[in-house]
Amino acid sequence: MKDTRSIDPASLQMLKVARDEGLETAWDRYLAQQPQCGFGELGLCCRNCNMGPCRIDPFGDGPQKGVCGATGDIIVARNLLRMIAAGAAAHSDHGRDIVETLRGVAAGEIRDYTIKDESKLMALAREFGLSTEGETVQVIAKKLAEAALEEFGTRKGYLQGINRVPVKRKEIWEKLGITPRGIDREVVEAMHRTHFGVDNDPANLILHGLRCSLSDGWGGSLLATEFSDVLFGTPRPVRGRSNLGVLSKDAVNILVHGHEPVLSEMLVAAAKDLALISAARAKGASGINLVGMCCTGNEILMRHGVPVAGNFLQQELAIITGALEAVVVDVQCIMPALGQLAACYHTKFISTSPKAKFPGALHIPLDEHNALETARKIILQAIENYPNRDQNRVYIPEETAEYVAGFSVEALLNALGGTLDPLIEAVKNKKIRGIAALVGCNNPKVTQDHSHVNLAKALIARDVLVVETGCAAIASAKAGLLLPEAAELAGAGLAEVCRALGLPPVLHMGSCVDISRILTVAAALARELGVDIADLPVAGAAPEWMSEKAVSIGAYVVASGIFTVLGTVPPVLGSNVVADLLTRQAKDLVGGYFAVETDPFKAAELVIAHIDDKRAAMGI
Ligand code: SF4
Ligand code: MSK
Repeated sequence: MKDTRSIDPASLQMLKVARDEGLETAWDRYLAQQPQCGFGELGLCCRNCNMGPCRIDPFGDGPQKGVCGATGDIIVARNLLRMIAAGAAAHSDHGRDIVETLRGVAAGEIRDYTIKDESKLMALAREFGLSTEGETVQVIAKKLAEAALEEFGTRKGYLQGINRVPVKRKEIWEKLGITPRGIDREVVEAMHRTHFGVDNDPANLILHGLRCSLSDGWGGSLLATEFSDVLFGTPRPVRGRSNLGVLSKDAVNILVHGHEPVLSEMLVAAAKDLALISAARAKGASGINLVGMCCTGNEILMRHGVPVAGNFLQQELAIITGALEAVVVDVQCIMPALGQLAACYHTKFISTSPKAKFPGALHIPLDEHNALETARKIILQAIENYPNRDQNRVYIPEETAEYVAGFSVEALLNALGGTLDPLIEAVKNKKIRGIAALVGCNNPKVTQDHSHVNLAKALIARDVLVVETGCAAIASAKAGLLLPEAAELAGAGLAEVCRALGLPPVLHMGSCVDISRILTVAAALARELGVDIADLPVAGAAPEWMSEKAVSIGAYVVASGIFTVLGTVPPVLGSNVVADLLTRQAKDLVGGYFAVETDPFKAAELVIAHIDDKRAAMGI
């Protein structure tokens, strides 16, 4: 029988090894959870106070109200708002860490990093209205970081990132009262509103959810992206390799996994240290092989072309190759199962963030003030561990695929010759039918990568340019869709544009926080055309999403005016009121709205129908 857990041959091989070795993975644990709680699936359980937990009977036979009188509509809306708040908090706290690192660098307190992109620093300083005249780079960086930190708290007025948004969009937000204020403020207010006895109006709760998510997309995530570019360099197109075959049979393999680039940048530098390479050779290895996974992987593949070993559902499979000397993690999307699994091999599981400790992990905290030293210490741990590798237990699948990544807004503009005009022209003359953003995770509820890859293929075949981030982009890397040569899978119009510009039909724009790059391009396109973002022939999709961050992303993309298709079902179906708000009324309120479609081929039809409607409305 066909194994439906993944379409990735490397994953399937490793799942076989896992079975032979008697090791469990997320897929096994997912099966063990069946049937999953129906109340939870529908969003109908509440434990927001200790009169509960309460649950609403979806069939109408049992209780229709919690002890406090909360209906299913209220409970579903509150739960969704809490998911958004958690997702926005995760992205935004990541953003804060990057801004604080820049502040430390500018103040001379953190010495191992330099400012790599001064022109972006200057552009951001101007955007923040700071005077740069006669000031040193360090002073400007310090002022900018301090101004950015102000974005997080209770400040006067609205977030700086809002200024990138077309006027029409700002007016929509203003009218609805959802223009985001401080980043932290919106998250705190979400938690306040969902506390017992506060906001009990589903529409009011969802509207705040949109505002909270906007503080992520146009706030925390945007700062994470822009300040990472200032510190570590703005990505430019770069070639690299993907999938588990990037692991080496004879080098010290170090996998970095998580989201923040602060440590991984140092690991990239330290892995090139000749003394450490000699130390690895002295232990019998051929060298040091640093590879990435998930979004920490995306950050270093975008900036350095570091190989990416896989996406979310491959984190356990990488350990099961038996070839990893160390798995180094920071924050987000790291399964707590890794410690126990690593203990079945010689692999050292190393946590590095004080915010994220794990059972079975060796904790080596990142000291930003001594970051290179921390990175060296971690690499030495891996080198020391190399002789413990049992070569008889090593199984590395051969699968690899090349990718071209690194499409920051600046790189895209550069490829287009400096302006968006060629892109606008191609859209107007229908060589490019529209643009679709495919983002998000893997989820064992659906076949790994099946929806990502098939949706991307179906869209490019119909001349839709696809832009991607996160694990969706890694799925496309593994499927060979991030190469200019993949233009042969595109429709005639898109293929012609790709060949003329040397671009892949699927553009890797970065990590999860880098969806802010996609927002920036969408806003710039709308401004150039003198329309609102909601008027553009543009759509979003999260075909295999699983995280709360993805819920925040979906909400800010919709609130920014973009129709979005979800490929796994969100826990909102217990409330017709909430489901109707998200899938229908949102269209009238903010222009964007959600659809849920688990079949990627049908999802492609929804995206294309939406794009064609928008084209017709624009008269193009
Ligand atoms: Fe039950 Fe209401 Fe408490 Fe929720 S807030 S647990 S519905 S009593
Ligand atoms: S890493 S949030 S599993 S995309 Fe950004 Fe992948 Fe989803 Fe994490």
